[in-house]
Amino acid sequence: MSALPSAPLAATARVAARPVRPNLRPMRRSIALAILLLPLLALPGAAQERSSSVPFRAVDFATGLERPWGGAFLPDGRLLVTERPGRMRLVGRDGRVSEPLSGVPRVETGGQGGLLDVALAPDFARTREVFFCHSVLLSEGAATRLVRARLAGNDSGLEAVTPILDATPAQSSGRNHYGCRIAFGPDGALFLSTGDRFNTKMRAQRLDDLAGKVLRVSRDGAPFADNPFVGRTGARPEIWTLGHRNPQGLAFNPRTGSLWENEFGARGGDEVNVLRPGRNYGWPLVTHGVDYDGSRIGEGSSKPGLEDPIHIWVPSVSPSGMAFYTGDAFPAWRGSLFLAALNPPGLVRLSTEGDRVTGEERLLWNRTRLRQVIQGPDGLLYVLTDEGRGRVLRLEPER
Ligand SMILES: [Ca+2]
Repeated sequence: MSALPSAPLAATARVAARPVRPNLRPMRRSIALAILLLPLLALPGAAQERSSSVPFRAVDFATGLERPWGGAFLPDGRLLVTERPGRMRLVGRDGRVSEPLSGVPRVETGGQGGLLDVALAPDFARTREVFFCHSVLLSEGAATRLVRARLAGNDSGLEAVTPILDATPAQSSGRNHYGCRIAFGPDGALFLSTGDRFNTKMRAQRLDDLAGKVLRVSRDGAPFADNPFVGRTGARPEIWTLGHRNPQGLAFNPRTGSLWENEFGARGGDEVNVLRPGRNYGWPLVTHGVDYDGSRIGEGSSKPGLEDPIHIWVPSVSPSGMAFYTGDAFPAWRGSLFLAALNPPGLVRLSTEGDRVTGEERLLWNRTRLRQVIQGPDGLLYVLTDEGRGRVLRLEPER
């Protein structure tokens, strides 16, 4: 571990600071106007938090990871981490990165695909079971796949690697929007988010289709008998919620027990949702965003029978993984939801009250694309950067 206080992160800021000599008068006028208009521009649920941030520093905890995507801390404090091109490694408590683990299956890496999230079974200490998801090429096309495996006793690799669920139908066209975040509920159920596969045929709205959904399954990949669409003709019983675009964040709110989800909008319209079983979260019927060419999508931003997000971003921040903070290292951040943002890059902190968002703060902004944020057993925050020479950043209190 190299304790360099965020020096590499400053590189992009230096590039941006080109020596230009603008005429400052119109700029000052625009700034004054923007400040005056700010309250009018406030969007529902998009309040900015005005309180000052907690002092912290970001250090490079681990380096040499290629596009890290997901991670999970083992009971002994080591971090199991995925690399999108198809490798899994262990990061020691000293930040040292292991050789790739053996036994990782071949993954489809086109577009946004690859080896994506990983999570430990709730009883990992006893069973050593891990769950991960990746894009896979089936004979009909690509799909999101959920896999169960066991971490070998000597930690060198995976064994008993068993695919347990494919988010079918597979799709031959396109390699985008796999979703693929895993979360375990307090009841031990496994939740998996799947993307709509960037499909124009309303896959997210179809109940006979596992794309654009959040699924709730057992550790064998089987649906639970009390899932909301069990017994409905033509519906896939694994579905928990529908109408999602590309959800890459899933986290249980430790204070309420609710499952929170986030997803990318198109141009604008990124969302945070609180998931309730059987509900329809609207994509692509309703959205706060527009299409990439500026054209309108669907029927507006809200409609009876479709769930409204509890927080949106217009313009987008492209949120990927997220985590609620419950640690002791940053007492003022307890209860906050942190989201790793890709574009513009940075870390978003949402303060929450129950299942509501009460404020927003942006940290490490406009520096490096971030893919996932994880709370360590030491109460510090660990952030995966979406870079070819990717890193694990550690946020530490500034004393
Ligand atoms: Ca929605």
